[in-house]
Amino acid sequence: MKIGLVGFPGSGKTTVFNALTGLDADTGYGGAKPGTKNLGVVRVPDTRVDQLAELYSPKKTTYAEVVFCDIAGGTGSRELDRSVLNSMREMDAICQVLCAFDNPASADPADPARELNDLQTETVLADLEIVERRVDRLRKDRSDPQLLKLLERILESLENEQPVRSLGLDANERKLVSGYQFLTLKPLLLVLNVAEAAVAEAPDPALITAAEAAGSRLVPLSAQVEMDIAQMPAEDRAEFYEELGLGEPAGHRFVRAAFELLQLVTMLTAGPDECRAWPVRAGSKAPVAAGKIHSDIERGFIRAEVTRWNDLVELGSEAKCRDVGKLRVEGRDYIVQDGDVCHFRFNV
Ligand SMILES: Nc1nc2c(ncn2[C@@H]2O[C@H](COP(=O)(O)OP(=O)(O)O)[C@@H](O)[C@H]2O)c(=O)[nH]1
Ligand SMILES: [Mg+2]
Repeated sequence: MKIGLVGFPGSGKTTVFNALTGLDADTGYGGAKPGTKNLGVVRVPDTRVDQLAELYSPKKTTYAEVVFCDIAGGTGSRELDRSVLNSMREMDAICQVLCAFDNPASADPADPARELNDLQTETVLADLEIVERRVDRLRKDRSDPQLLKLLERILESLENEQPVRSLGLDANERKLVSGYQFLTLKPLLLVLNVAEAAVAEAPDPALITAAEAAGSRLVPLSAQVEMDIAQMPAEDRAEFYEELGLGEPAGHRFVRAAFELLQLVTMLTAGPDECRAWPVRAGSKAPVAAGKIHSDIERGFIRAEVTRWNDLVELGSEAKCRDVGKLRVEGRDYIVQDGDVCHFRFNV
């Protein structure tokens, strides 16, 4: 899963990036060259994987991973570079960093609602350009009436300045337009970068409403504080979180919000070779989820043997789970649930 961090210059993208990854990319108001990208991989903390690994002592323990891409580039305080919009198309989800702390390099007070609105306008226009061209062509050559009808709906929404996301397209419709990589269809997460003193305050209700209207969620955090802590030696961090009353690293909250937004659930596999978390789309049937592990397992799928992670940890083995009826045998229509430990039987 690749999440692009975007926003206007000085909103704190690189600071958020460092906070989430623990890396040390350059921050400051110097203005990174447009298109400059910082890449960082973060493993998704998951106590279920930890407990399964404790049970099996596997050769390998693998967590789910999120790749963060900090995309620099604003041509002014209200506009993004073309290269930024193009980079955004390659992402699975977009995270906009909204500046809500008073920036000493800027005369204007922080205005996160305006930043949200400005980025929405730009992405709506970028999508509109694509749809207009495509609709024109389809109207002329009449080659695909079904697609035309869908694109006309999308066109209307964009003309009303509504993101494609707000149309609530079903899986089939999403598939039809997946090739266009609409920016306003990508899941959007909003980081509200607040001043250190405001971490505990509830965000402005109007901004929460605006985030919901954009089909998004707001994650408030103080990037500077989180970055400073993330860059400390691991053994010192917990103490600072406690001292500051932060509870847990912002990264944990952020990743949970991202999973929810992307509608991902975690399937687990466990054994002496490897204990591992696999992010799968919510609603995936067993063979599709199995295909994440290997396409052969999807192709030759016979059945899934499923235990709940906590039953397995409690009872200590699949055999014991089977004895007390806590191991289920599921077929190809089974929808994998968050926290299922799956063992697939297949034949190729
Ligand atoms: N006081 C304060 N300063 C911050 C915060 N987040 C970022 N900054 C500062 O704002 C400046 C711009 O941040 P940066 O991450 O480089 O912004 P970018 O242009 O969006 O990548 C840097 O000097 C940061 O130290 C914050 O939460 N509080
Ligand atoms: Mg930066």
